[in-house]
Amino acid sequence: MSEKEILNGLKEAVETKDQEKAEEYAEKAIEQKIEPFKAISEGLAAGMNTISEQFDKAEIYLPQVTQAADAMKSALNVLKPKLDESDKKSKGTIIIGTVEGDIHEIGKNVVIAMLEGAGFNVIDLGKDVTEKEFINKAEAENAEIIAASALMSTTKPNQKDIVQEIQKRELPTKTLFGGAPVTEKWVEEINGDAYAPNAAKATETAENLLN
Ligand code: B12
Repeated sequence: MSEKEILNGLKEAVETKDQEKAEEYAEKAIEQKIEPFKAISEGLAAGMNTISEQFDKAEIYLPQVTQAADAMKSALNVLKPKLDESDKKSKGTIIIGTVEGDIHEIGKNVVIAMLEGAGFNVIDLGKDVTEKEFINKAEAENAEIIAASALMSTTKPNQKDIVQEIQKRELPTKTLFGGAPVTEKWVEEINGDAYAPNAAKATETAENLLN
């Protein structure tokens, strides 16, 4: 089977919400030595983009989105050990989570997979994380970066709270923000350190933040 067919299979597995197929094609990707990075971004994430568009157009509803997300998660679980192998030494510690009041975590999980693949030590606090939880953990772990995802316009302001809390405590921790409603302009406005529109760029941006 060609690389193109496998990437397409991963994309289709998410689009058709087929958990078994997602795992099967993730295994195939590993067998064929396809870069886990590529399998995630050009396969799984591409499928999830289709799902987002269908949801936005009200062609599908929340239960279908959750099923697609589950298919993606299963495939990520298969691919993740391979990502871990690719670079063992840590480039730095990143505390990541979805902001308070927000339970969207698919995009964040893609970002985590990519950051880990690039060699960062990533500590995932999950979803609905308060600014205090982010910052307490960053202090305890001496983390270089706090990365926070927000998927709703109503929860985006919680990224600002993180910046303010860091300033208040005078910590050297840098901030990296993302999520669908987040923009470069917004991050400048709230005095965040960096914005990235997607998981691939998140890796590059995190590397730049540390240099
Ligand atoms: C999946 C989904 C859900 C799932 C989440 C499942 C899960 N486990 O995560 C479920 C069904 C639970 C859900 C629930 C809700 N949802 Co919803 N959901 C979505 C949907 C369809 C897709 C999001 C997604 O996963 N996309 C795929 C991933 C791969 O993309 P992504 O998240 O954008 O992530 C990429 C980038 O943004 C970036 N990125 C993301 N995070 C980060 C972080 C950092 C640090 C960086 C650098 C980059 C980065 O990189 C990622 C990969 O490239 C969006 C529609 C959309 N267009 O976004 C609505 C959407 C986000 N949901 C919405 C709403 C309103 C809700 C609900 C309130 C619905 C309800 N009435 O119950 C609840 C929220 C409850 C809550 N308190 O959070 C709205 C938000 C509107 C707004 N702008 O405020 C949206 C936009 C739909 C819409 N058009 O109305 N949802």
